[in-house]
Amino acid sequence: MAKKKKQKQNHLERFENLSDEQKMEILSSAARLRKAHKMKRSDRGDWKRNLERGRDHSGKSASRMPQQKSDGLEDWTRKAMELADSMNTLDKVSERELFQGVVKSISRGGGIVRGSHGEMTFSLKSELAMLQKTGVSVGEEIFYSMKGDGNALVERIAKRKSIFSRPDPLRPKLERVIAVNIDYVCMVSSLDSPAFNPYFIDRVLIGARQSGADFVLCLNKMDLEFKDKEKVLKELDYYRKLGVTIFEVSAEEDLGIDELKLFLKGKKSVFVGTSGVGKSSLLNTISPGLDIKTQETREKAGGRGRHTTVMSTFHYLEEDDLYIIDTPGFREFNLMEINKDELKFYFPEFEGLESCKFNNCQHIHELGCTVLDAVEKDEIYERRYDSYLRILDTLPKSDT
Ligand SMILES: Nc1nc2c(ncn2[C@@H]2O[C@H](COP(=O)(O)OP(=O)(O)OP(=O)(O)O)[C@@H](O)[C@H]2O)c(=O)[nH]1
Ligand SMILES: [Mg+2]
Ligand SMILES: [Zn+2]
Repeated sequence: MAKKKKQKQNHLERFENLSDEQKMEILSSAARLRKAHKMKRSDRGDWKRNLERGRDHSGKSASRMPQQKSDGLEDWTRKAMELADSMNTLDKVSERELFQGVVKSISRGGGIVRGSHGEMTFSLKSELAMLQKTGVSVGEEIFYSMKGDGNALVERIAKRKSIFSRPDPLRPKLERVIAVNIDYVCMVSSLDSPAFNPYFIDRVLIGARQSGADFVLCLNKMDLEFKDKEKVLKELDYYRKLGVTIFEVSAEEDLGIDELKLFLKGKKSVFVGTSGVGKSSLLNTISPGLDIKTQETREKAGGRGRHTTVMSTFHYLEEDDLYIIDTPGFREFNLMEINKDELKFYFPEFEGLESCKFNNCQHIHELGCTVLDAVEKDEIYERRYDSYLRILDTLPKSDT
């Protein structure tokens, strides 16, 4: 009897000494045991009768079923610990201390993680490695253990707060994650060279809405003299009316950078946009110590090709309280998990005009369509409506 009491005490003490991760492992194992027990119990013919009488299948009073005991541990938790002991996994888990980190960059089979031990290369636990393409992304919050060689082994991925992704350009059903756990998708466009492309912005705007992060537009190269400048600024005004946050900056002449820094402070952001708009240049101006390779420095060094940044990298600018992911430019941005009937909901200017004659109206050429009316009366900007039609053309039909 005394021995049993001691064992109980032992269970509790050991449970309390486990890390949060290990506790979760034990508790979920306990939940599985409880569930398996319930299923077994419901197989018995007289379970219902017994239950009505307040007794369990064995005829014992139901109150004697595993319950919260005076020592604070449920029987199932104790059972789960004993099971882990018998399989020798609890000690293994206890030995293996897990640390938290954030993925800074990805390379084949692993990448670089930033954690309590500073920056180090990581590899993935075999189960995770199988999913690597979309399984671990830049910005990922992970749990790792230290390997004998001083590198990290990523054992678990934390729940993501946001996921910014696009379909693979060649295999559209395959999701390519660009960054996770970000607060802002900061789209960088240039006033000119490469040309300002509002159709491209409209797609990324929708992708950002789907991601769970907020969208910010950063118009770079404002120092350039450009004959269509007014036209571009008019487009920006329209986006402002839609509630989009916009910064007009010049990385080259350090214009508007302080405002941008202030806005991004304390948040995690990903810089995205076409190649050559100045994403890396902006980062260099934000934090000159970074010295990231840009098109200019590459050309001076005799380099060729279209893209300068080839790999997404998370830059931790702790002194400025800025956390920014620089990405390689992309040429196109298509949308995933959205069909023809859903697209209209991503155009806020259509809101309030949804009382079309047919409520499944796609606003193309239907009679009595209030959106078409509003375009005609210039209440909806025609260029945006055109963008809607262009995107609609690329989307699958609704499943219903
Ligand atoms: N005039 C002007 N040129 C700029 C400005 N910002 C960047 N550039 C130039 O634009 C070119 C492209 O800049 P990058 O920073 O390499 O562009 P990126 O968006 O990082 O390109 P990728 O890495 O290929 O995606 C370089 O030659 C920069 O010098 C700016 O504010 N004004
Ligand atoms: Mg770059
Ligand atoms: Zn309509």
